[in-house]
Order: sequence, then C-alpha cells, then structure tokens
Amino acid sequence: MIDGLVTRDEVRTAEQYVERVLEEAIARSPGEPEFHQALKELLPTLVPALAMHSEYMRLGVLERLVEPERMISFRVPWIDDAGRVHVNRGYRVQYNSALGPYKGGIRFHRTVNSSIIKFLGFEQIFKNALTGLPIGGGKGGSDFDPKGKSDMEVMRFAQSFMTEFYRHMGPDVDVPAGDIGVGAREVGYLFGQYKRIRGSFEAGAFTGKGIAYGGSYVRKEATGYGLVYFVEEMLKMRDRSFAGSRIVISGSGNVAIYAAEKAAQLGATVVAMSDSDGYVYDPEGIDLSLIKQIKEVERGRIRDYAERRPSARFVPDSSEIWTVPCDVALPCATQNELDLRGAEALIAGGVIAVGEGANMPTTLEAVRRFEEADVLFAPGKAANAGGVAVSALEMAQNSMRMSWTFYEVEENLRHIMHSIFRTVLTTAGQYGKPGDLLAGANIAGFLKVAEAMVAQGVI
Ligand code: NDP
Ligand code: 2IT
Repeated sequence: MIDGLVTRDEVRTAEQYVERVLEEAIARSPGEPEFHQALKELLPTLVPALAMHSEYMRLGVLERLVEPERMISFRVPWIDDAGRVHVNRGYRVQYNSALGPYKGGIRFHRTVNSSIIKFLGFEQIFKNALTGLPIGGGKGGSDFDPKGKSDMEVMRFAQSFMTEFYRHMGPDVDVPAGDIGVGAREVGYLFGQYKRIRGSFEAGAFTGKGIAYGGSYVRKEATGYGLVYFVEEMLKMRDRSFAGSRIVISGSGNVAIYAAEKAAQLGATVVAMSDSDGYVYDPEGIDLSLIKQIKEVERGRIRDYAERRPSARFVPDSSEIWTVPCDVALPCATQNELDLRGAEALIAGGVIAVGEGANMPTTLEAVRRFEEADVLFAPGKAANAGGVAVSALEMAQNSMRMSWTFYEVEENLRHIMHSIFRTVLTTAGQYGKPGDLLAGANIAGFLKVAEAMVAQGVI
C-alpha cells in the first residue's frame, strides 16, 4: 500500500531524518549500550510512517520522543540486619506523557543503571500506546539486589526508596508497578510507605497491589497469559496452535510462570524453564505447582526442581536452554538473553515461533536471523503488553472504587491482546511490511503517540 503513496524522495528524506536523530541521540548518551540498542531497533522501522507523515519530521516529533521528559536519580541509604549502612541508587525515567500519566514498572536488580532504565522506559511508551489505554511511558528501579536479603531488609530498602520517590509520583502523575525483583512483597512495602507519607489512600498511585488492598484480579497472571494469547493468534498464521506443542520458557519468575500456566491450559507441554543459575529440562512436562512452591513460596533456585523431580535434569548454564528442541520459545527472563547462537540452536531444533515475554530479550542479530529463517516473531512491546494493560484496568477499578471478577478481567485482557495483534498485523501490511510484527508494533505505537504529541504543541 505504501508503494504509490510516497515517492522515493520522501522515503530518502525520512531515512536521512531517522539516521540523524539516531546519531545525535546516541552521541548525547555515551556509555548506554542497551538504550542505543533499543533506539537502533526501533527508529529505522519508522521510516515508512515518517515518509507518509512528513509533518512529524517538520515538528521534530522524533527528536522530542527520544529525549525523556524527565530523568530522576537519587540516593537510597538503608541499614541491614547487622546494622551496616548501604547506599544504592534509585532511578525513574518519566519518558513521555502524551497519552496519560507516566506508567511502567520498577526493577530491583544489581545490573540496573541509567542505560537499562532508559531502554525500558523508551520501549514502554510504545507498548503502552498499543494497549489502547490512556497511559504514558516511564520506568524506574535500583541497583539493589533483593536476593538473599531478609524481609526486613527489603522493607527498609523499599521505605527508603519511597521516601524520595513519593514526591515524583501520584495517580495522575506517575504510576509505578513491579518488574524484575519487584513482586507482591516489594509492591506492598512501597505502597505502604507512599500511603504513610502522603497521608491518604491513593489506590491508583501504584499497580500490582495485593487483592486485599485494591489490587486487580489477573494482574499477577496478566503478562504471561497475555503473551500466550498473543502468540496463539500469531500461530494461527501458520495453522498451528499451542495444543500438542513443545514449549521452552526462559526464566521462572512472574512472567515465565504464568506464560507456562496458560500454555499448559491450552494443551502445550512446557519442557524447560530456567533462572540465572541454569535450566531444567523435564520431558514429562514441567510440574508448575512445584515451580510455584520453589519460586513463589520458598524463593529457592531452579536446581531445587531437578532435585525433587526424578524426570528432570539440571544444566548449570541458562544460555544453553535454547538447545532444547521445541515448537515455541518464550524468552521471559531479561534483556539480550537470546543471541545469534541461541537463535541458531532454536532453528536447528525446529522452532516455528518466538514470543518475547521479557523486554528486549532477543538481540538484533537474532531477530534478523529469525526473519531470514521464516520463524514467526512476536516483539515484546506488543506480546508482553498484557501486564501493563491490566495495570491500567487496575487504575480504572481504583478510580471507580470497584473491583471486577477474575473472569471479567481475563476476558478484557484476552480482548486487548487480540486487538493489539490485529492492529500490529494490519499496520505492518499498510506500511509495506506484511507479516513483520516488529515493524507493525513500532509504527502503530509511534503513530498514536505522535498524533497526541503534535496535538499538544511543542512541549
Ligand atoms: P521476576 O523477577 O519475577 O523473574 C525474573 C526471572 O528472570 C527469574 O527467573 C530470574 O532468575 C531471571 N533472570 C533475571 N535476570 C537474569 C539474568 N541476568 N540472567 C538470567 N536470568 C535472569 O521478573 P518478571 O518475570 O516480572 O520479569 C521478567 C521479564 O519480563 C523482564 O524483562 C521484565 O522487564 C519483563 N516484563 C515484566 C512484566 C511484569 O508484569 N512483571 C511486564 C512486561 C515485561 P534469578 O532469580 O536467578 O535472577
Ligand atoms: O515492562 C512492563 O510492562 C512492566 N514491568 C509492567 C508495567 C506496569 O506498569 O504494569
């Protein structure tokens, strides 16, 4: 469709514009490789959209979009159980508020730095736009590592983090949620301290809350379930489904566990899962109740699974998980966990589809290799949008001072994921990239944000 609608000159102008913005954005953010990677993956795919809408170039939409509206970094001092003082760094990037209050998770992991927070925040803008719900893009976190810390240490850290961060957030300003290392326990401590400092119960200021105090049904399950709904639609492009398929899922945290649960409900067999120590292979199908017991209750390691399950074996290298032959691979752990070597291994093992549950788990080289090998590819900003979508539904319920049933929220989630899939596929076709879900997701998210930015003037 784009052929005939734009001239070669218009495409060339858009290419030059993208190259310039990309170069400048990279030059002014030295030492931020993950952020550069996210820009390099996204910006070039917008060329057809910019060629069709030259006003976005004239109005500097891309220059404004790549620059966060605000980036906050702060000291987080806390005292461990032995009375020693520790200092971590807290971050929040308030990236774009064209569509609504900043919205995005908080990550506690020792690797967190400004590059990681900016790449996550940048991706979040487009993901949130794709949900169709009124939320802008943000992300935050800290280099604090909750692993091995007592509940009281985690609580003291969370309270210290919030003692600074509370002034930057609020139900109509910036609404955080969980991400790696931030689950129900951490959200509870963070929200409790926010409420205490503000002196008011602003339920809509945080999502991922417990059901007992304003949380939504299905938020815990939403990212994993949503991923499987999205990939199920994608599999239909090849007349395939989850029923009878073999699935490999990296990670064993929130996203991985509930992706595994929904895949199994749809008749698939999940044969491998991992954590940062290695992976377990279980040809009889992973026993999810055992995984939940180890990970959600005991906060244990994936190797414990192999010790308790005779049919399973543990391999102490998580990057080798992609050598397990499967039909569908769902990377659900962290960024850049699936590289070219992993992609080659998956292709050799007969993979037909890859769906990103994590944010940017697949390197650019691996994405290109899947494209060459005609492997279906579901990009994270579309496929893992179910989590933030149900967060927005949690905000809606909080505003109404009501709560919907599990069934109602799950139906809503399914509808949203199907609608994202259709939008992404249609947009890819309209902009000359039929079947390219990555280009479709980037362009569809961009168009929505760009329209809102232009309407609101140069701000
Ligand atoms: P969790 O903390 O619940 O789980 C993370 C899992 O990934 C753990 O099994 C962890 O293993 C593993 N992992 C983390 N870092 C590494 C690493 N460097 N190498 C190998 N394994 C690693 O996080 P979530 O499940 O919430 O998040 C997983 C991914 O999904 C992230 O990319 C996140 O940004 C993304 N995401 C999350 C959403 C949500 O709603 N929670 C929504 C959309 C995307 P270990 O315990 O050994 O560290
Ligand atoms: O990456 C993500 O989309 C999340 N961690 C969820 C964000 C949210 O606000 O629910």
